[in-house]
Amino acid sequence: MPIPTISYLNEKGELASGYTPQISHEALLRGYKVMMMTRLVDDRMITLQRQGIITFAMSSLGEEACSVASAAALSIEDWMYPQYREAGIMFWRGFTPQQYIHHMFGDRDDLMYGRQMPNHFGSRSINVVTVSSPIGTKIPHAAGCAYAIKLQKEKIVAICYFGEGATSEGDFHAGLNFAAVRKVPTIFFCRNNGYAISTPCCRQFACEGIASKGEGYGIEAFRVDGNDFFAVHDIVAKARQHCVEGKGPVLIEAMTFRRGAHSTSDDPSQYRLDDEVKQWEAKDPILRLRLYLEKQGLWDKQKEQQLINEVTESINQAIAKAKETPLPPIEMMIEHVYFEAPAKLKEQLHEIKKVSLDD
Ligand SMILES: Cc1ncc(C[n+]2csc(CCOP(=O)(O)OP(=O)(O)O)c2C)c(N)n1
Ligand SMILES: [Mg+2]
Repeated sequence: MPIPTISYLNEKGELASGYTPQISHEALLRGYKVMMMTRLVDDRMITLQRQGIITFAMSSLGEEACSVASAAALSIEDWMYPQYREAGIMFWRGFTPQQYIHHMFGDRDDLMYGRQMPNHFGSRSINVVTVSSPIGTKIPHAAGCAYAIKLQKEKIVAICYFGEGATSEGDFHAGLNFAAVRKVPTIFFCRNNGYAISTPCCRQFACEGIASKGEGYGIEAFRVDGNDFFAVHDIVAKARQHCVEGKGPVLIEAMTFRRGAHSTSDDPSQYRLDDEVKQWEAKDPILRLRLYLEKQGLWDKQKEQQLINEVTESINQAIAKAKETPLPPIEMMIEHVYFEAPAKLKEQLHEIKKVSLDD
């Protein structure tokens, strides 16, 4: 039997009758602004890559409610393990466009010192564990983190974000089973956005989506409209409560759609029709929340323009600064990885320095 999708906000910005919002107007407005910031930054990063200024970019166009509304339902002490389409969690937790853009440039002021690909962000100060390129590897890590939380009797959770494609990795099964058996406080947040690069869901799994897999592990699972800020917020708040009460992990499948290309290295016109993408435009999470806020008298065209101007200006300034920021020193390639860099790496560094001097 198909698992129902929890949804409260329709495409006209109206709430289902009988539903009472569980989030304050203040938090909703902040959520709206953070989703807009995420979209404007993403859009600009794609352009910068096309101009040859940065090497690579990925956007979360149309999926912003998944990251921002879930982050809004958590506590800052909760540990986050994002994939790469979760820039919104960074902005919700106070990461600035300047910090993010230094990362996208991989310059000296990038917290990763340019050792990661762009969009592989993280920050110790806001409890966000750095993104790893190998898909799914963070799923058992989050389960392990939650085991530590349980042993230390802390009242917090670990949330792990991943796409539906990641569920084909063995790590997904190992992570969920471990978390279920040990009854640890992990929220497994799967963004089902229809595609894993060019592979559609129907070529990824034969069962009824991802939520149905929870049963097999003995994990409470929910399916939610991933483009509905209210629904995502409420289900993550409920999952958090379940976790901190010691009732074990929760699996959430957020139904959404990847409207952009997988990354700047991808051309989706090779494997899907524009019509499919167009159908999702009306379900846009930002548009839906904007219509709601306007109906409540909390938002209008003037505020919208002012927000766009302010965010665009901060992005412009951040890009200008990043362009003037030097690359990290070459030594950073081998520092902060080992307590002491192995002799082989030191030797290689010496060779690189010699070549760059010879040039
Ligand atoms: C272990 C592993 N296999 C393959 C890849 C190449 N790869 C990068 S992203 C991706 C698709 C992931 O899809 P999904 O988990 O649905 O996330 P989405 O990009 O849709 O947000 C693949 C196959 C990888 N990075 N790691
Ligand atoms: Mg996907």
